[in-house]
Amino acid sequence: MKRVRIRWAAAAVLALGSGAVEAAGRLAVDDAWIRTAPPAASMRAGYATLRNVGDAPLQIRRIRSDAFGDVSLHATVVEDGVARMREIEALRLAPGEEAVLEPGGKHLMLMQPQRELAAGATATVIFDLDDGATTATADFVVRDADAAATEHVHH
Ligand SMILES: [Cu+2]
Repeated sequence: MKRVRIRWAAAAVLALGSGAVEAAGRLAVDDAWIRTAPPAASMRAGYATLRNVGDAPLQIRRIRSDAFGDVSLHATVVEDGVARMREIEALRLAPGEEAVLEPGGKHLMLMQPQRELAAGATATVIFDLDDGATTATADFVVRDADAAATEHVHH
């Protein structure tokens, strides 16, 4: 299983090693992928497991990517037998809590692709947290849903 860690993870380990009391990493992004789609598709869906690895509640304030003009977080809700998507304004995670973004459920709605994203390509997605200072970055790999399902491991 591929694990994508935020870039400041190493720095946090160094800080702990030197006896600093600063909060370690806050948001871990694992199993990050984007579903393959026809080249002309105007929107894509992204999936990942988001986990609060810190010791304080966190809130994801904004999500962005150079590969897309607009990124938002959606929930899928079924109303009268019809699946609809609804934007999640701000995702909150308690310490240790995780949100699984997966087909049929929560997902990243990736609009206005800025370049071709064929299978195997990656798009870097940045998660800005509520404190305005902390950012988590993950590379999302473009792949088929079926292949991802067989690799996916729930924790
Ligand atoms: Cu959506």
